[in-house]
Formats: sequence, structure tokens, C-alpha cells
Amino acid sequence: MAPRRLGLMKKVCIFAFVIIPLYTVFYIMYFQKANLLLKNGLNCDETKGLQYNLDQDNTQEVLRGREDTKRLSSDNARQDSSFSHFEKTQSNSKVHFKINDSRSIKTEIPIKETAISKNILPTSVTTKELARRQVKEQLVTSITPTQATKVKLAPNKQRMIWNEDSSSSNLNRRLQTVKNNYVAMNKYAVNFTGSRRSRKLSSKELLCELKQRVEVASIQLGDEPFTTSKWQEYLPNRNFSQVLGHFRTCAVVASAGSILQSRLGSEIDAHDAVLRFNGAPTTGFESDVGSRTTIRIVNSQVLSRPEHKFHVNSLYKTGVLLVWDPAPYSGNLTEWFKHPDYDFFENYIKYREKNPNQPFYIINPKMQWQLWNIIQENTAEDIQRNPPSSGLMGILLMMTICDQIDVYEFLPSRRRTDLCHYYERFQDQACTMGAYHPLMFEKNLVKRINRGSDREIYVQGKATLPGFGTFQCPNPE
Ligand code: NCC
Repeated sequence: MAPRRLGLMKKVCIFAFVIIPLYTVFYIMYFQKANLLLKNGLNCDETKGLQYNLDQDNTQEVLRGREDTKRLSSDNARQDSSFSHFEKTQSNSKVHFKINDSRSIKTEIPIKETAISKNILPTSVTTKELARRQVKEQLVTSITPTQATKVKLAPNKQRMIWNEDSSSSNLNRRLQTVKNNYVAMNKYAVNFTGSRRSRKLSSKELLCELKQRVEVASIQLGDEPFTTSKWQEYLPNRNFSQVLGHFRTCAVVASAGSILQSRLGSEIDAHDAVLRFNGAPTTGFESDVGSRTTIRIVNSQVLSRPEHKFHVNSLYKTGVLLVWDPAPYSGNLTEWFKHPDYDFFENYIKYREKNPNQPFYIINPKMQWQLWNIIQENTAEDIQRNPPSSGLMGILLMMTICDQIDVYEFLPSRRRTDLCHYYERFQDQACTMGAYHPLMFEKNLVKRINRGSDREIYVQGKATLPGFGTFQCPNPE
């Protein structure tokens, strides 16, 4: 009897002290991961759909718009997982993909997010653990992503710096597929008639292209269709450059996760003006990102999607606000106003009613495509046919009102990590390398006009650009 009872006791103990705790740990981890996916805007069906895409199609559709794409039915997906055989037709601003034999593919999941990753850190990760992982990842990422040039540092500290000739062949397969899909999709009907540069422009030539061809302007009263007395009430009556004035030094703070542990906060705050993006906070991150915000650029999702709590979050109450939204490549403002990518106009008006004293501008969308043209002309391959990221638009804006612009962690530093944002635990290389936005090519452009050193990129993640007012350009032909 005794040995049998002992055996039973042993089994009970194993069950109580090993199986149950292990089960609990896995259970918690599973739900934390699910929560993070939900936090990133996906409901369970969408999550399942996304997983389906990843598993079955070997394609992760990384999307911005509401009904941007059609998920392939499982049969179609198995027959052909590549979008290259599809021909695009657009109707009612919805994109339909057709296979050569005219089979139409139905929308099944309107995925709303960009950059959803399978690799998500459990919420229990502490800052210390995060730092440890970053160091570990750094060792991997520093040898893989781009055919990077080496910076001359102490021999044992040679690391990779962003290569200004990075191409999509440096991306992983998933991001290459995503990029090709966005070239094929052409949601904004980009009809690029320019030509690729036969030679590589010098830094000065590129700067002059930007200065002379990109018009950084906000929507003004009188710009058709913003002509009514209603708009007179809401559109600020002075341009943002008049309101902001001119600055000597400016900081642009990209939201990348790799700014964590940088201790750049006081350096950033020492600038005359500081630009931040979307929901990037300062509270709790002051030592790494600083505490001042002079200007904040938000995309139209931030105004239209309830989870951003745009009207109530105090984050948005500081500084001058600017919002942008993608417009059709050749469309006019009236077409854009009728069919914005995200319907943000109503919330813009509501916000202006509640906060009439905070300057808040709508960026004229022609800027995004002027900038896009320059990137495409100076890139050897087809880039995503979507507007540049808020980051590059912000940089351009600052070049019009500052003498010197220090851009932080746009070109990744030695702290490089796949952590998407410094204020979230979500990981995806797409955030740094680009999925919807032609971010890799934007970074190439910034590297080419950088006046700072490779060492500053490596150590601080800092690129230094001259303001448009500080250099002269020859008259355009
Ligand atoms: O991520 P986001 O940008 O808010 O970041 C602001 C700018 O910082 C640069 N960046 C960011 C992360 C990273 N790892 N590397 C970087 O270089 C980029 O230049 C980026 O523009 C956007 O451009 O507006 C974007 O907005 C988010 C999102 O809409 C907002 O954060 C609000 O939630 C987009 N993500 C999603 O739509 C899921 C992102 O693709 C671009």
C-alpha cells in the first residue's frame, strides 16, 4: 500500500508543481500576445485571417487603408500566391485584383494595420530585459540588413552604418513581397512620367532638388473646395511658417524603438524647436527623447481612429499640430476632400472648435507626391507607390523653417532593433525598413544629404541636414 500511495503522491506533486504552473505560464503568454494584436487594431477574425496569410500564402499583407486589398481565397492562394500575375482595376476607390484569366478575388478581411508582426514581446518584458534583447538583436541586425559601409571606429567597434544605396534585395523575403505588392497595387493611381537619373546626384544637387521642387504648404482658405465661411472659421488664417517663425537649430525625433537607452533627451531639448510624430509620448521617456514638443505631425489615422483618443489625449494639446492624408497622385483637392484615405475632416473641425487657440494645419497633399517623385527619380528600382512617411515630410517641413536640422534615429544607430516604437512593445522590421511607405528609399535620400559624420549616425542615430535658407541653388533650367 505504502509504495503505491507514495507513487500517487508523486504524481499529484508533479501535476501540482510542474504541469499546472507550466500550463499557467503558457496560457498567460498566449493571451498577452493576443491582447497585443488586439491593441494593434485587429479583431480576432482579422488576426486569424492574418495568420492565414502568413501561413498559407507566405505573404503578409501590410496595409494602411480600410479596403485596400482583397485577401485571396484559399484555393486561389494555393494556385498562385504572387500578386505579380494580377492585374489591378480600381472602382469606387476599392482595389480589385484580377488574375490573368479575369477571376475576381473577393474581399474577405479588411485588414487595417500596417506592420503586424508575429514576433511580439510579451508584456512582462522589463526595460532591463528589453535592453538585453536589443543588444542581442543588434549583433544579428548589424550584419544582415543592408550592404552597409563600415565606419572607422576603434577596431573592435566597427559596425554597420545605413548604406545610401540600400535596395529591396537587402530586405527579407516578406518585406520584398510586401513592397512588390504595393508597387503593383498602385492605390493612388501613380502615373510617374519622370525619368530615373542616369547618374547619382551629389548631395548639393539633391538638396537643390528638394528645395526647388517640394512645396511645403498647408491648406489655405480659398484653396478649392476650402472656400466656404465654415472653413474660414477653422483654417488658421496665418501660414505655419508665419506662426512658427524661423529657428536656428531643430530636432526631428523619429519614433523608432532604438532610441531607447540613448540618453539623448537633453541634447534633443537643447534645440530651438523639436518635432515629434503621431502618438509619440515624452512622459516617462524624457531621458531618451526629451520633453519639449514644438510641432507634432500626425497622419489622418490618428484623427479618425477612436483608439488614438485624439480629442482627449493631452499629448496632442502641446505645440503646433499638422495633419496629412494621402491623396490621389494626380487628383485635385476637391477629389481628395470627397474621398480622403481616412475621413479626418470632421474630426479636424471638431478639434478646432474645442481648441481654437492651438494652431493646427492640414498639409497640402501635393507635397507628398513632389517628394515621392524625387525619391523615385533617384532610385534604381520601383518604389512603393504610396506617400513617404510622416518622418520624411517632417524633415522637409523643418528644412523650410530651420537653419540646421538634427534628425534622430531615422537612420538607425548602434542600438538598432526591430522594436517598432520606443513607446510600444510591438516588433517588426517593417517599421524601420518600410512596408506601406517607401521608407528604405527615404532613408537612402537622407543619408545622401547628411552633413554629419558616420560616427554620429552610429553613436547617436543622428543625421544633420542644412535648412533651405542656408544654401543657394542655381536657377532651374
Ligand atoms: O510609426 P510612426 O509612422 O508613427 O513613426 C513616425 C516616423 O518615425 C520614423 N520611424 C518610425 C519607426 C521606426 N522603427 N523607424 C522609423 O524610421 C518614420 O519616419 C515614421 O514616419 C507615419 O509615418 O505616420 C507612421 O504612422 C504609423 C501609425 O499610423 C501611427 O504611429 C499612429 O498609430 C504607421 N503604422 C501603422 O499604421 C500601424 C507607420 O506605418 C507610419
